[in-house]
Amino acid sequence: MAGEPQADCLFCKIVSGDVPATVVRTSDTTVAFRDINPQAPTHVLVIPKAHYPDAGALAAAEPLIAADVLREAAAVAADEGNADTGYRIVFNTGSGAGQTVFHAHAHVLGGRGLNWPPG
Ligand code: IU
Repeated sequence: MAGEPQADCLFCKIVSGDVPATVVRTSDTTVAFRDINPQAPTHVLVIPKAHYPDAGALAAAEPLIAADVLREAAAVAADEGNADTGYRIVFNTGSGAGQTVFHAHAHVLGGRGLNWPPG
């Protein structure tokens, strides 16, 4: 069923606590944890607890939870001291764009200069 945990999904296992992660924030609908391979001083992933394969699918099925992800991403940036200096929220979507984990997630990147366009 849409949104249900998937047995083979790493991020569902982080939500359930079966796989450890450095969690920095939680809400009723989301979990935020540090990326295991950080690309910036702040590199936190914000995920919905519900399983959807990417951000577009999440927004189509659960727009309020998609908004929760964005709100939590901004809160992470504020917690990390990036609100004034600037930060980036990235949703890689599809393998051609570098998505490797097919459970919707926002990357929150900050704490260094961020070039545009991204690579
Ligand atoms: P992507 O947008 O799907 O490429 O992002 C997946 C991220 O998940 C990537 O930055 C990985 O470093 C990160 N990650 C993690 O934090 N913990 C893990 O156990 C695994 C991947 I596997």
